[in-house]
Amino acid sequence: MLNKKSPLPMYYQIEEDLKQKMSNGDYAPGDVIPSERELSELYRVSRMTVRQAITNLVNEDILYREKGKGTFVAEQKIEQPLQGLTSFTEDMKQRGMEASSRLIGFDQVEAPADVFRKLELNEGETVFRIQRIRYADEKPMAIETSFVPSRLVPDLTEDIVSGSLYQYVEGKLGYTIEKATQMIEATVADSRQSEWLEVPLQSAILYIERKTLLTNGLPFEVVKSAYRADRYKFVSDIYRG
Ligand code: 16G
Repeated sequence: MLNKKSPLPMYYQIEEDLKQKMSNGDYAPGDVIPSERELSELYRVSRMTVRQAITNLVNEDILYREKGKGTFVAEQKIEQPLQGLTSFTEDMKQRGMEASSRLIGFDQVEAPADVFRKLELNEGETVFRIQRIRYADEKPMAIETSFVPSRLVPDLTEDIVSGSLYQYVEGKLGYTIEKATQMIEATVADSRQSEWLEVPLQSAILYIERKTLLTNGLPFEVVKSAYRADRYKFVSDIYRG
């Protein structure tokens, strides 16, 4: 319950209490929370105070409102550390979720100019262009377009990329993936992205570009991806000095 003598503002204490109820399972994703009136009676505070707490949680994407229906508990965002170089399949497994993909494009093409440069291709060389929607427990998380030099993966098939690409290149081909440079930028979903990611048009998207190298410094992939910003947050440890 709330502590009226605490220096912590009432709305803040309500936020913390609601968060607590979500983490101990009293409220699960998709559940409707009590109305402002009910909460103001429960906490013995004004509706204004309750509204402030709820608005803050809505702004943090912890709750969402639906007109005429009420306020609901949102799906928790996936916290993705920015340290390890992991694959989508590994990331989901680590969280006890199941990764799957829908292949929406698979072909061999001449690389776009920026990819050509980044992959240090030779004139006339082609790349595999792999477009996948990535799902966690059957919910869409990201759209990825990967470009991999054909020379490195000559026998790549649709079947292989329906599973884990990293598992194939390390486990089957024996390459070692060493490091990657990654860039994250804010954008919004266009109509195709919103359809594939099952979010409203113009929803917030995290655009991520990764360039990955093998041990000998050989560029292995350039991946351009669109992650749902309502489902992902990226976290890193930083050191001073
Ligand atoms: C991650 C990587 C992507 C890589 C993929 C391989 C980011 C932004 N991207 O999604 O570059 O190609 O994993 O996953 O993290 P897979 O082995 O499951 O196919």
